[in-house]
Amino acid sequence: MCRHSLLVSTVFDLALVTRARAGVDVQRHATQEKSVRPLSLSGHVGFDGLPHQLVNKSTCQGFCFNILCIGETGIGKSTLMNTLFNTNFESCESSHFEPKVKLSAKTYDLQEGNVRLKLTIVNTVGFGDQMNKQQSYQHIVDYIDTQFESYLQEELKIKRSLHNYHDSRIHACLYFIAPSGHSLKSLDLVTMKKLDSKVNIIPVIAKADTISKSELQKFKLKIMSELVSNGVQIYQFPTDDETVSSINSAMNGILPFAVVGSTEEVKIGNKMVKARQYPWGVVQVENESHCDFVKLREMLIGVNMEDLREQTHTQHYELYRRCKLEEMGFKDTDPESKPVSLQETYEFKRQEFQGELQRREEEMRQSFVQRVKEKEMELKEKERELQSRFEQLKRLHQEEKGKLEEKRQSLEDEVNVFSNKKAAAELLQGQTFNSSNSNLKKDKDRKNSGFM
Ligand SMILES: Nc1nc2c(ncn2[C@@H]2O[C@H](COP(=O)(O)OP(=O)(O)OP(=O)(O)O)[C@@H](O)[C@H]2O)c(=O)[nH]1
Ligand SMILES: [Mg+2]
Repeated sequence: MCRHSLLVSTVFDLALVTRARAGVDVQRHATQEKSVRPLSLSGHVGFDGLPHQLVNKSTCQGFCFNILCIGETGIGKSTLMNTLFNTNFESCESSHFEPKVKLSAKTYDLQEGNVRLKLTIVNTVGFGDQMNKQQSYQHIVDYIDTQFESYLQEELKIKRSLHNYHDSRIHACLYFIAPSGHSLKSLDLVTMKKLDSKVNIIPVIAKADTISKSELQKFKLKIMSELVSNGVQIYQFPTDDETVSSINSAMNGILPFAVVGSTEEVKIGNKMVKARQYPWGVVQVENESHCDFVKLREMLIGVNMEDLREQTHTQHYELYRRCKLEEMGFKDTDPESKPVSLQETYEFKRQEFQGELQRREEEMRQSFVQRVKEKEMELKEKERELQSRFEQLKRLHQEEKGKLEEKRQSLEDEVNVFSNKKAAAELLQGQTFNSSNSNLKKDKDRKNSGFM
């Protein structure tokens, strides 16, 4: 379908939706429209201007485009972005010691003619630098999914504002391959495999000026055969639009693009051109016999930017949305392939949820009753134990008391015996004292009488 007819079909889709809102049976009318041949109008009515209206509206709104650059540290990501957009985006050198891959996104407002572009460049900081590379791709996958999730959440809102929503979904992923001339690294294959259903991957051979012409051709073939044998799906430039099909199919044949980046300008003849200067010569970035930079720029920005945006929405986001909604239990058809409306699914889910809730409530109630019973039995058992312990202590106490009583009695008896003995002794002592006193008196008297 050519781009023009695509725009027109979008406009007609919009018209159908508008009528659906007005309560018209869209299905019936759409079928009728199909069977009716277009009538040729005898005068100018004006709807042939719809595509222009659409173009004007889009131009006023501006466009947004988001690029993800995946490649190891220092492979030339920032330089290529600067060269592609002929500007100097702020960037700082990353260290090779990041503990994990970080994604850093920066958005720029660009303008060319009267077209405004909100460009977001997302960089993978620290990619390929960790000893354990197993999780390197996971942070990238998570980042892409998070952007899809934000869009889905906006779409699911009652009050949506998609027209001024900043769409952060990744439209193109430039995958930078190291110019080893050898083969892809396992990290490259694993990462691309994990991402190919989520994003449009465009592989590029970075720093292609460091590889010879013959080696480059062999390297390109090797990369493509490795991608095919590992089932990695890279983005294919569309060939269904006849205005661009020949260039796009030719470009599909020379992937991956071998690129050179530079913001340095060198004088060639009487022109200043972007180039990299070496002791042995100059590599001109925009010279097609030196590298594929121009082809990449043309394919990425000039010809297929809109297709990349569209593929992101209709293919990758759609897949994410479908999986997410299915995960939540929404389906288009029931097990007998009969269509199910969203409301029916919602009602079914609500009932399922309420059933589940009741079941859980009952389960909790039962377990509560059971626990109370168990606790009651436990407490009774404890009470019994305490009672028997109390009885035992009481018995012991009685026994002790009896023994003490016995002891007290015997002590009392002893005290009585002792008191009796003491009294007898005192009596005896008294008597002895009296008799000795009277003897002394007699002696004294006798003495006294002797003297006289
Ligand atoms: N030979 C050659 N060198 C390049 C090319 N592109 C960039 N460089 C050089 O490679 C070095 C790193 O380039 P950057 O663009 O900063 O690389 P980066 O991938 O953005 O690096 P980080 O953001 O730190 O990961 C710089 O010295 C660039 O001049 C290229 O195409 N060929
Ligand atoms: Mg950089």
